[in-house]
Amino acid sequence: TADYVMIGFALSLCREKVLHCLSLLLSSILMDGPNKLTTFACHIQGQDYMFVKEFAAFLASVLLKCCRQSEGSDMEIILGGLASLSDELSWFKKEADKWSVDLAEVSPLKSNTAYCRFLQSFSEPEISYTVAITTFWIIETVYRDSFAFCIEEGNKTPPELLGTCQRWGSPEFKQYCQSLQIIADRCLAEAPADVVRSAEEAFLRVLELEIGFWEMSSSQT
Ligand code: HMH
Repeated sequence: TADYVMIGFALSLCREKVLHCLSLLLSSILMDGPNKLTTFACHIQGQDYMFVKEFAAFLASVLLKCCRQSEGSDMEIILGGLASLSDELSWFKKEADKWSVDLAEVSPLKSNTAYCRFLQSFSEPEISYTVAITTFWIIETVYRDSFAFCIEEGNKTPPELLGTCQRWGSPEFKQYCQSLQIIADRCLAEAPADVVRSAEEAFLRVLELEIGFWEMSSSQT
């Protein structure tokens, strides 16, 4: 439908922006040397660890909406995503040790707080499954695309961050993002116009919040 094409268009526009921010960030890490790298790594480990905990609660709300509003195999994919967050949190803890980040000492920065508040808003039962699953899809996809970009030919990612990039740039994660897209596509194709509009708004908001999240890793605000 025309509405879906709109989402595809917005995605390609904003994705460029997110990728641009990340690539600038990475090149500044390379130019500024070890200090900047440490700041960036500590940011990922500390702030993203907190984000992922909130993201798990968000996923639980998506799962709940799925059980209430949808039938079929969606549930298995969402449950799989939720289960993999357990591994992910362990990974963050291990990495935090490596960078000597004390997770108990970390407090959320402003952009992260705004992002977490946005995630919390999905616990409202009024927000539809279609809006929630579209939001879930774009959050994972932006993350995947950004890290996959870092390991593309010619993008000189520091070796210390290569593992991080490979984790989210992996073919398995890509596959998972694609299965989310299939669900979102199906829901959007069946949804009334006002729901599609809300999904679009949530989609654009995620891109804004992601840009804020990554910008704060260099500005510390
Ligand atoms: C900032 N966006 C951010 N962190 C994440 N862990 C994800 C998305 C998805 O996993």
